[in-house]
Amino acid sequence: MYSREQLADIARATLRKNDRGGYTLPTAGLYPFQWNWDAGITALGWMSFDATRAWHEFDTLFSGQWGAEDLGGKNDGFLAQITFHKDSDSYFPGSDQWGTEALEVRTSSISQPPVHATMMRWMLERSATGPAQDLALERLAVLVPKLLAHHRWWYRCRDPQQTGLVVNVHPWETGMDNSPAWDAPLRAVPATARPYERKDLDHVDASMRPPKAFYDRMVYLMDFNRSVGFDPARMYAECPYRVNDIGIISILQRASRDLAHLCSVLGLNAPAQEMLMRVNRTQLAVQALWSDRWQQYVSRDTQTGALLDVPTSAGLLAAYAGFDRDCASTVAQWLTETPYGLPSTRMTFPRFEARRYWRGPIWQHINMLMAVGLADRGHAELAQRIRQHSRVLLEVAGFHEYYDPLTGDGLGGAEFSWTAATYLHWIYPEGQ
Ligand code: 9WN
Repeated sequence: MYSREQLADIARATLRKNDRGGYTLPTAGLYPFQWNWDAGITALGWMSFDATRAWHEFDTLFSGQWGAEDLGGKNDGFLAQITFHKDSDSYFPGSDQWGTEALEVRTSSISQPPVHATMMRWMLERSATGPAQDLALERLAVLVPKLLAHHRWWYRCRDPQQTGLVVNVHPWETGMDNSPAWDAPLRAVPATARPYERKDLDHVDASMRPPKAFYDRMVYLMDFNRSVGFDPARMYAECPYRVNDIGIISILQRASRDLAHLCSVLGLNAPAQEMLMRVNRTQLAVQALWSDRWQQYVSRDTQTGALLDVPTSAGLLAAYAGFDRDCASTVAQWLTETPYGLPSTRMTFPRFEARRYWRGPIWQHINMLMAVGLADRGHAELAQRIRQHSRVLLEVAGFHEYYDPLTGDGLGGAEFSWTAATYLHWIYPEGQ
């Protein structure tokens, strides 16, 4: 059991230890590069003690953003799931696996949930006056155009028919990789026929990681992108895996609202309106993703049109997204079912697995986003309950990648950056 001050010290030391000079590894060994949504959450942690370093996390992340000329020229604004600033052989698939060797800064060819505009807004709010505010405004003047390019990429390339609901073409894009919600759409994806060697099992026990059948399909989808020359129109039309992920949709919705706000702060009124127009379209369209059975939003397979009627924590980011139904009573119900906080998959669901990755374990950054969203919507007591669960778990178990919702055991990678960041940003400042 750690004291509050001890834990804050450990959290800061965790970020410093994972710092590679401008970008932060999620954890050394298991994830030896810069990850997209990890960078956004981790910047919040840096912000609590080193604002310059916090903003710099975004500079390094966006140094890998694709421009109008890159790799076929059709993905201007794309921001990758992984940016490979330096090589490492402790991870598969590394920088030589994606077909992106022609890039100046090599990256993977898929994206991840676009949390960044929201994280930057929160960082601006923590910089209310003086030099911190000057720094924030100076960095935002550089970063907001990059954020706009990235949001436009999502809407242009992943929703070309302007349905209001973006599509993703790889489970790794959702950041919730082996969620049981993806089991059905993954049946349409062939297993790769080529040999490859996983590295994750050198670091974490196989019982906490996805099985081989899952990796066979991840590799197939990775190679598919290269085979169509990264052409977003062909991916949208031909990829064997195409899903409206409620997690990405919710995170993009909140981020576009926050980006509109950041644009207004900088006096960029036309882009602010453009983002709000997108937000309004999604606000209506998301009603098609409501599950009567689970009383929450869920994802959809766009190839079959079928709802993926699986209760995952992604569908509880409704208050965070600002959707009409905020799912507060469903969140309250989930909280009565598991002793250590909100799992990634509801405990009563038959394919729930308490210790395996996104099939049950608690992920602290999701709980933070959910709680902040609920508090914003006036559910302060419910948000506080989620925070208390997280506080106890982190004080007892330290900063792991994820946690068993039934026993509280820390699982996956240790010394984990975004988990440490949630403590510094969300739990430590408010005390008990
Ligand atoms: C693939 C880095 C990333 C997170 C994801 C998490 C896990 C990678 C992997 O680690 O995914 O992107 O190899 O398992 O699922 O959310 O961004 O922490």
